[in-house]
Amino acid sequence: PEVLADFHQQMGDCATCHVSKSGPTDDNLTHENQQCVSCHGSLDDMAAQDATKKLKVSPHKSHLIGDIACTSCHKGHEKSVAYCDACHSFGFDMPFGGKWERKFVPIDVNKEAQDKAMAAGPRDTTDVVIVGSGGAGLAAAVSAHENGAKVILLEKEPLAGGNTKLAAGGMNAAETKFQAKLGIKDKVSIMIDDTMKGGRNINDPALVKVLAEDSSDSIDWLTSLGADMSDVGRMGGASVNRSHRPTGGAGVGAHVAQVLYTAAVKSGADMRFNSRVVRVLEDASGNVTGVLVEGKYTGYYVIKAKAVIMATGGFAKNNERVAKYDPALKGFAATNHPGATGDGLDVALAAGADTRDLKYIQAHPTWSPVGGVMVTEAVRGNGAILVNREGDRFVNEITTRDKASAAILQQTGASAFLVFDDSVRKSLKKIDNYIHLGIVNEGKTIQDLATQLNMPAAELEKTIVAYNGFVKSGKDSQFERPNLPRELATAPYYAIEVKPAVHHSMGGVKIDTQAEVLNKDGKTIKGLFAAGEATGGVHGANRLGGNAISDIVTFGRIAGASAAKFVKAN
Ligand code: FAD
Ligand code: MEZ
Repeated sequence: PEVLADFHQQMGDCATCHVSKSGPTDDNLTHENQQCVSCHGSLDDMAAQDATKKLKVSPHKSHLIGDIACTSCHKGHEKSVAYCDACHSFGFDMPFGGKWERKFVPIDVNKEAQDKAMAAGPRDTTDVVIVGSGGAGLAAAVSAHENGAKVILLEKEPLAGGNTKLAAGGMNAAETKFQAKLGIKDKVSIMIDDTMKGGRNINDPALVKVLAEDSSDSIDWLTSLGADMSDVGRMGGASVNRSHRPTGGAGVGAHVAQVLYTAAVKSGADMRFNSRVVRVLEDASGNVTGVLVEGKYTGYYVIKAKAVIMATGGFAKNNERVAKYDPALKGFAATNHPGATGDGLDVALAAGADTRDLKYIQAHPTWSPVGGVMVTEAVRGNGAILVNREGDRFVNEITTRDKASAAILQQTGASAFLVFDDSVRKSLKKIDNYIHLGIVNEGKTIQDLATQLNMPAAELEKTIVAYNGFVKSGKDSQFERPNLPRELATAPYYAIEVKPAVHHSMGGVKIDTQAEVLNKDGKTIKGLFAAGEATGGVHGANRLGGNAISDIVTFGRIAGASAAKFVKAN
């Protein structure tokens, strides 16, 4: 047999997997997945039964959130693909497997089928449609429900979480109870200043004010939903420690996304995967009337709704689009999930939305070319230094990303090494994941590490001794690094090769402080809202590390409340 369906047909007919001969009844493949589980057990059962123990990382026990459908990777009538291969290359021995590939499909293909679906009228009706299951969409779903609205949430990928599930370093917030507990003195006004300065002062000041003023409340809201945001660290461009994450420095995104996903499921949101929104529908006066959905298995159909929230994220994974706005990034790898292609932006544009700052696209300085994963800024925040092939530091490691990326690209081989000791490793749980992924060199001594990296050992030793001197004196007289958390003096020593990769699209749809989408005349499009990386204005020309999770929770929440209020009033 070529594919799983052939194999299963030997055991019975189509009814082994499907309810009827005409195929799947919904785009989540709910019945089909129940059939998988009824024979094979759940993902947890499967992981527990992995008799081979050959896999270092089980796909069934990773940072993926929610109940991952078996069919996200194991296909019926096509070759199975390991979804994780979009970022990693684990070389899974996938039965009936094929190569993971993603082609960008424009929103306006199959015009005839789209027109037919629109002529047929709505298949479903709800109060608020949310497009995208990342943090902004999930926060909006919870908040819309809190404000009395019925929600359908549509996600084009087979699983939830978008880029949010990958977020690592933290969520910025000022004047929080967790900062107070740790004796950190911060002010909303300092967060505003840092954000505006990092964004080269082209941010929308009204949006930045909301971001900073609501940030502490957003932490409290997440905590009330069950999140642990008690660890507070430093990100580039911040004047004080304000990046909140789970205890011990575990990754923030998968945790926040899981908490919001659980709350959204509990709120009764109707979540549909493999469901791409290709059009926002409007009446003759320009009021939103719903969306046109492309269901992967059920085809095009219309959902009627008075309010639509675009929470479709950015486009950093679509290098063609990235290079169109910033040719210097042509051919760069990306840190993003495979769905960050920007078709949500096309949908908003077609609905008349105005955009801003699209040419500002951020490269994250520390992406591992060995593992294909981003190495969190928190590693530097907790004390790692950046060293070139000659064994020297060359930049303030926690400067803003644009500056750190530019500095790395100027080094021999256009890459550098993050170097740290065991005390840094112990300070941040996330580092154990990198060790687990096999992207970290480990040396018993500095000399041993330098030998592995093909680096002059005496120079690396000199660099680390000098850096430790700066830590002791509290002043980095070489690069003016503002935070010097700990000496690098505890063996073993570690290094990760890193280089910049496309990370965040700062620009997007124009919104006001109520997350209402603005058209080219600066007027609101009635019933259309947007939040998160799909929008522009919050981050200006350069986003600060930790400000995106803050953005999506705060503005996702605002969008949900605004949309629910709009539905009630109209
Ligand atoms: P996403 O989470 O990307 O969700 C958007 C969703 O919309 C996706 O699932 C997508 O598939 C879906 N979608 C798109 N178009 C359509 C359509 N037409 N129809 C249906 N669905 C659609 N920020 C921080 O502040 N702190 C961090 O520590 C941090 N770490 C990061 C680490 C990594 C590796 C990455 C990639 C980003 C990180 N960021 C971090 C940035 C942050 O994670 C993102 O900016 C943020 O999560 C975006 O959230 P969102 O909800 O706007 O979009
Ligand atoms: O905000 C981010 O993108 C971030 C903090 C990423 C990271 O390095 O962890």
